[in-house]
Formats: sequence, C-alpha cells, structure tokens
Amino acid sequence: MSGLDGSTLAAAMGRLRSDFPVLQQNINGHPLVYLDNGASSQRPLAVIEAERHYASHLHSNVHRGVHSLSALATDAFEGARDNVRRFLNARSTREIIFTRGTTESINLVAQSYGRSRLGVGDEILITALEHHSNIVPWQMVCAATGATLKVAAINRRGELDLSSFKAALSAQTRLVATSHVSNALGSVLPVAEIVALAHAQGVPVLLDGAQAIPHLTIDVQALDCDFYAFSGHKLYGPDGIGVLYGRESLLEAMPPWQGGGDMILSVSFTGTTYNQLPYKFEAGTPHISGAIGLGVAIDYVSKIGLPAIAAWEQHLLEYATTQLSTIEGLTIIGTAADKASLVSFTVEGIHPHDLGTILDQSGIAIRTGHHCAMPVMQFFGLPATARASFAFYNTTDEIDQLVIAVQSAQRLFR
Ligand code: 7TS
Repeated sequence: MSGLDGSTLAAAMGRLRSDFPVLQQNINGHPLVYLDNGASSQRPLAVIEAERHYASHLHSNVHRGVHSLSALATDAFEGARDNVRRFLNARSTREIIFTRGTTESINLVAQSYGRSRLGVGDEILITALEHHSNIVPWQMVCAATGATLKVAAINRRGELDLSSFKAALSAQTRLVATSHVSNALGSVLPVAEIVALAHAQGVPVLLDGAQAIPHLTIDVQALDCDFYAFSGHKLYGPDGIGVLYGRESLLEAMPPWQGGGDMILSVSFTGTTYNQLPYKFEAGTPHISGAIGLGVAIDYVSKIGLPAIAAWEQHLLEYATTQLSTIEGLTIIGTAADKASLVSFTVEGIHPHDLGTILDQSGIAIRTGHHCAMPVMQFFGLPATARASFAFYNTTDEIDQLVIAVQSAQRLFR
C-alpha cells in the first residue's frame, strides 16, 4: 500500500477506517465523528494486537534476565527503538531515548542540559506559540539557575515573527526551544530558519514535535535540530510512551536526570558509573509494551506513507477552512500560510465549552478550552477556542457534519 497519494488514500478510506475499532462506535446515539486527534489519535488494530501479544506471550523485564522471555522482550523493545531511529532518520539508536511522552522529553532536557549549564545571565529562547509543556519546564529551570526565559513574538495570523526571534536571539542564548507545529492554531513554524539562525550563533535547538509527528515527514539530520520530542499517543500509538531524539555529542556530555536501575554500569556506596547511551537516560523499568506498540504504529503509518497522509490532511484542512468560513459569526483563529490539519475557531454568542458539549450530543468530538497554550489565548484576547483536528482517517463528510452541528447550535442559542 506504500506510495499512496491523497486521492488513493481517500479511495482506501473504508478499509483504513475499519482498522480503527474506536471509530466504529456510536456516541450518544450517533456514529462517532472523532475530530480531537490533536489531543490524542486513535490506535489501529495492529497496535492494539501488538500490545496484547506482548502481554500474552512476551511479558518480562528487559535488559536483565538470561531467560528466553527476557531476551524476546528485549529484542522487541530494542527493535522498536530501531523503528523510531529509522522513522526520524537518526544516525544511531544511541540517540533515541524512550520517555513517557513529549512532556517528559522536554523536562529531561530542561533538567539535564539546562540545570548543568545555565546560570545567571544565560537565556532560553522560546516562542509565543508554545504548549505549556514547552514553557513551564524552562520556567522551573530558570527559577533554579537564575537564567532568563525570553519569548519571540507572533503576528495576528499566528505565525512566528522571525524578526522578533532574531532580535531575541542573543550572545546569552544557551538554547532555543520551539514547537514544530502549534497545537492551539496549527501554524507550522519555520524550523529550518530557526535552526540556521540559532546554529550560526552556536546555540542548540530543541523542537517540540508533538503536533508535527503525525503530519510531517521528520528527518532529524535534514532538520539539523539538536533535540526532537514527541509522544506515541499522537502518532496512532499507545499513551505513556514518547521519544527524545538527541544529538549524540550533546547527550554524551549531559548528566543523567533520574537515577535508578538500568541507567548504571556499576554502583557502590562510594560512587556510581553510568550506563552508555541511550540507557543513561532510561532509569527504571520502561513502558515496554508501549514502546513495542509505538514501533508498530510507526510501521502502520509508514506503510500508508506520510506524503499521502499529508496530502489528504491538507485537503481536509482546506475543505474545513472553506466550509467553516461560510458560517456567519464563526471566526477562525490562526490563519498562518503554512498550517497542519487543525482549525481553531470561535462562534459568536456561544462559549466554546457549550459548543463542545452540544456537538458531543451529535457524537462529534472536538477539543475546547485553552489547549494548554494559555499565552496564545491571551495574545488573541480569548478565554478559549473550539478546535477540530484531523487525522488521515477523517473525511469531508465528517466536516460537513461538524458544520451542520455548529449551525444547529447557533439556532439553539438564538
Ligand atoms: N507539545 C505540544 C505542541 C502538544 O500539542 C502537546 C499535547 C504536548 C507538548 C504535550 O504532550 P504530552 O503527550 O506529553 O501530553 N497537546 C495536547 C493538545 O493539544 N490537546 O491535548 C493535548
């Protein structure tokens, strides 16, 4: 099935959707229309089966036992790491660290890289588009070290203001941390320019790829980023598992951030020798079934192909933008020239939470609120927005149903 383009993906939609048990349900008496993929996407049977197979036949601890099950579990776990490496085009599995998700990946860099290198006068540079997961860890490390958090501005379309970014990048900047795609608005950030500008000053760059990973082909060598963080549950994989890619030379120089089993070579009461990469950053028993499920999710997505997924999702984005724009009183928040497949909007006279509750009565799941990006809401002077976020398994019919449900909510509130 590899090499699909957007239209052949559309033709295969019935078969693709049948891979997802969650999508086959009725919610509140209506077929589920799942448009909250930005929060978490659904898992195909292949992933569910892989987790079940692990629990039924392979479960054991990894890297520990000489017995057969431990060896099989270790092989499956390390095989998943190699899938991630290939998916990101990282040079080595030493650069692939399993974490609980994007949030933990960013905290790892903040606590290990940040705490060990930052001091008074040093600066961390983020953007005004960040999820709280790429703000609060830096605030914490700044509070602990005396460093300062700087924020590059955005414009009214929800695009990064590159001149503000350039002005904020200074001789004191020690790290740039930015989202690849904004979860609140869908804006794709100019990460190539960001990396080039930062590297010209010798500053490493962390990319928060939580919202990019299901939509864009990620090649960490082409991006030339120093860290890349993402979560399994936004890539049709399990929750509680995620990845931190890190450039090997940086990871080598960073201290561990959590201590415990697996991250050591030897321990005595006089001192400890740490394990090699990537285990130095994987203290304790990892989420073995989660990693295996993520490996299978990567296989699943790769088989469809990210170019086909991106083409279909761009079609959905354009269709949704056009159709929603016909609704009087509806305002789309975030109109960047380069967007991933999500639409944030407000409807005059209806609080987003009320709208979300009404849509739920028709089986339509959207996210409403500040999307863990309160500074973005503050910038637009809004308490919240409604957000429809699309996966490759969504259809234009589902967008039509969204439009009809918004219009009937308007009649209810009139
Ligand atoms: N960064 C971005 C850009 C995100 O969108 C999210 C989750 C995170 C970090 C945190 O990911 P986690 O897996 O560690 O929780 N975003 C959302 C969302 O938009 N709606 O629910 C979760």
